[in-house]
Amino acid sequence: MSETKKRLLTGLQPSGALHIGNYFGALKPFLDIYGEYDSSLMIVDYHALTSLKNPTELNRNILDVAKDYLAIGIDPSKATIFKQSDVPEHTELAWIFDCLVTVPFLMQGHAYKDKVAKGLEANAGLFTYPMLMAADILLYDTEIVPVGEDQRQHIEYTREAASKFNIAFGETFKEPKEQILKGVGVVPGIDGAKMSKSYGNVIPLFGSKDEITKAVMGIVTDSGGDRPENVYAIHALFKNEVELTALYEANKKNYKALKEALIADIEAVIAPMREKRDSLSDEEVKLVIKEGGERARTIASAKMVDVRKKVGVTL
Ligand code: AQP
Repeated sequence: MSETKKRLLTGLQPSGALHIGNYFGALKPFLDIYGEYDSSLMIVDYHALTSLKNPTELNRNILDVAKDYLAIGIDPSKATIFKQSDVPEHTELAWIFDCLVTVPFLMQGHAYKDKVAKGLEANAGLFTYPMLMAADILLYDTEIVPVGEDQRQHIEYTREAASKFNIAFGETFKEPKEQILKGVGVVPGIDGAKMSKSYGNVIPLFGSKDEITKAVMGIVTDSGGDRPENVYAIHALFKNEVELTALYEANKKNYKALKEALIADIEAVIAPMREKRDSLSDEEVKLVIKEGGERARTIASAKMVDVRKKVGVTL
C-alpha cells in the first residue's frame, strides 16, 4: 500500500459461488481502475457468517473467491488481496461504530430488510453488518469503493459512521465515495429479482458451460412485451445496444434463440478466465492471501492505535 496514491477498496462475501451480478457490480469496476490507485480487494469472510454456518463450505468459498479474483485478472502485486478475519481490527472498530449509531438508524437498512423479507435469519450480525462494512472501509482511509447499486446505502452508512466518530472524538476518518458502474445498476437474477448468492437465482461467474446453460435456460420470461426483459437486461451487460437491437429484432418471440445467443456471449467472456482459474493451485492462492493480510494489518493496526487513544481506552 502506498502513501501517495488514493486508496480504492472493495470486498465480496464468500457466502457462495460468485455470480455475474458480483462481477459487473463490483469486480469489473474494480478491475477497470485498480491500477491507478492504492488498491485492496477483500474477502469479507466474517460478513459471510451472517448467512453461512457451514465451516467446510466457508473455508472452501474463501479460497474460491480468491481464485476468482486472480482469474478475472487482478494482479496481486498491484492490489492487496486479503481476508477480513486476518485483520481483527475490523471487528474491533465495528464495535466502536455500533456504539455510535442507533437502532432506528440501522433499521432503515434496505439490504437487511430485503434479506429478512426473503426469509434469511434476522441475526444481530446481519443487522449490524453496515458497521462492520464501515470498519472495513474506514480503517484504510479509503476514498473510493466500487460497488453495485444495492450497496449505495451502505456507503452512506459508512460516511455516517465516519462523521459520527469525527464529531465525537476528533477528525480521524475520511468519508469515502461509492463508484457504481454506469448502466449496470442491479443485475437481475433468473427470476427477475436482484441476482444474489443467497436467493438461488444466479448465473454463476465460473460455472461450467452446462451450469451456465441451465441457468440461462431457466430465466423467467413473460410473453407480454416485445422482448424477454429479464434476458435482455443480462444480455445488455455483454453486448452494446445496437448489436442487441438487431439481434432481438431478428429473433422476436424466439426466446430459445435469444437465450442461446446469451449463453454464447457469456461463454466468450468467461471461458478464458475459467482456464486461468483452473491453473491456480490452492497453495499459491493461500500465499497471496497470507501476504495480503500482513500488508493490510500493518495499516489497520496503526490506525487502531490512534482510534483506541481517541476513544480513551489506551492507558
Ligand atoms: N445483482 C447484483 N447486481 C449488481 N451488483 C451486485 N452485487 C451483488 N449482487 C449484485 C455487488 O457485488 C458485491 C458483493 O456483494 P457481497 O458479496 O458483499 O454481498 P451482496 O451484495 O449481498 O451480494 P449477494 O450476491 O447478494 O450475496 P449474498 O446473497 O450472500 O448477500 C457488492 O458490491 C454488490 O453491490
